[in-house]
Amino acid sequence: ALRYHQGWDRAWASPAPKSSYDVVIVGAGGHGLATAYYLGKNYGITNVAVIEKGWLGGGNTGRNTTIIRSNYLQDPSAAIYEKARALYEDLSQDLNYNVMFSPRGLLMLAQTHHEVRGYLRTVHANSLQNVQTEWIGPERVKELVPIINIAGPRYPVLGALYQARGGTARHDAVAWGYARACSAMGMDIIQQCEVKGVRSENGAVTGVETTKGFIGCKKLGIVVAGHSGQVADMAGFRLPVEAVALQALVSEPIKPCMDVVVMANTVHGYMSQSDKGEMVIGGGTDGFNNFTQRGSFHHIEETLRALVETFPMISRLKMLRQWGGIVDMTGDRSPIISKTPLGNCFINCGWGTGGFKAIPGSGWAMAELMAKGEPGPLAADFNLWRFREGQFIDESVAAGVAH
Ligand code: FAD
Ligand code: PYC
Repeated sequence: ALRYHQGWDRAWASPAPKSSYDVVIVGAGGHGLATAYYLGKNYGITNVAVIEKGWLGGGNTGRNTTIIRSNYLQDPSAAIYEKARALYEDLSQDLNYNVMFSPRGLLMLAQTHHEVRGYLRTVHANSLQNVQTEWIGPERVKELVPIINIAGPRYPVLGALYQARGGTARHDAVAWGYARACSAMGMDIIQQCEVKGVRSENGAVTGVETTKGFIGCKKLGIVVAGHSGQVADMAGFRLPVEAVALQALVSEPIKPCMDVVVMANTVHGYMSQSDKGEMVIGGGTDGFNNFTQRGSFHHIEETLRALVETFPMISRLKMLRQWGGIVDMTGDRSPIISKTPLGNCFINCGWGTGGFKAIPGSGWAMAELMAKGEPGPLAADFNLWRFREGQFIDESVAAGVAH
């Protein structure tokens, strides 16, 4: 049937780079593309290139498990993750591209008394932050997730932190939707073009050395997730981030059996069901620094062992495929959206295991920072200098993924 599918318009152009731009963004993941989009949409800045060493969305944006939520603890986090979640609500209409946002509901299970206390605290904090979450008891959990075993014996389900408008979206579509909108505004998305060096003079960036030659710019945004340390090194400064692989896997497709997202953070596992019927499953990060975008057998075993008491049915599933992405972890598990020691160079990184949900809010905040040269209220607390000053935004619990 596909032989009739000919003559489709390209969704985005594939130009050769110009000699210079007002803004160059390194990294065509969700965060880089969203930054470009809001630079154009909110500030009218369209002489922009987004430079990508592989294919757009081929980094963590295309490798994540698509969970969207804003149930964080600290005020700066609640603000930016809720901004992002709210933007997701209308993103398909805004981009005229179906990103399949599915606010199906998200549960973080409490399986120890310690977790009960922690999640009650989060619910109270969220109510002060205008983030809609609630505490639900085990019977309500069972109603929402009929396949769950709430009885234990090792980790009975004592309740859950529930965000009814949390959920999922189609990860590729988020990247593709932003890319198409950027291209339509006249921006250049340059794929298969690796940044190899950053040129600067008198404390300011003049451009980037790439595999397609030198590209000059007036402002540079570094938005490369797991490779942030390397690109910052090219620009001559260090970042407090480390790179580790985070893996995930999907099962064979089965009939619809779970229409919410469930995270079980005590045992280190989470699961949702994709539109194709696959159970999408993930666990903790690899326990060592590495740059491999691959899965490993021990990880399947560890993650399924963790989840099988709570979801006995997964013991009967065949696993279909697994993969990994390189995530950039900061010490307080919060991102960096910041000025850098170079006057016209800005960094957006450190989203670690949890940045898919943040893409629209992060792009919004990074565009404001790059357009004005100063952070707005969403980005201000996420500056690079908080690590020197000790002003951490500790989200190690809300991150929800074991590190
Ligand atoms: P990326 O999408 O990785 O984009 C960065 C881009 O920069 C890449 O395309 C890369 O090729 C490019 N690049 C790097 N170096 C260079 C260079 N020198 N020159 C040019 N280009 C370069 N988050 C959630 O919110 N919910 C989840 O459920 C979730 N699950 C996850 C599951 C897994 C298995 C993984 C790996 C991550 C998960 N995350 C999740 C985290 C989320 O995927 C990331 O935080 C987010 O996608 C980061 O987006 P990004 O645009 O910053 O990075
Ligand atoms: O940040 O919600 C999250 C998440 C879930 C799985 C990986 N990251």
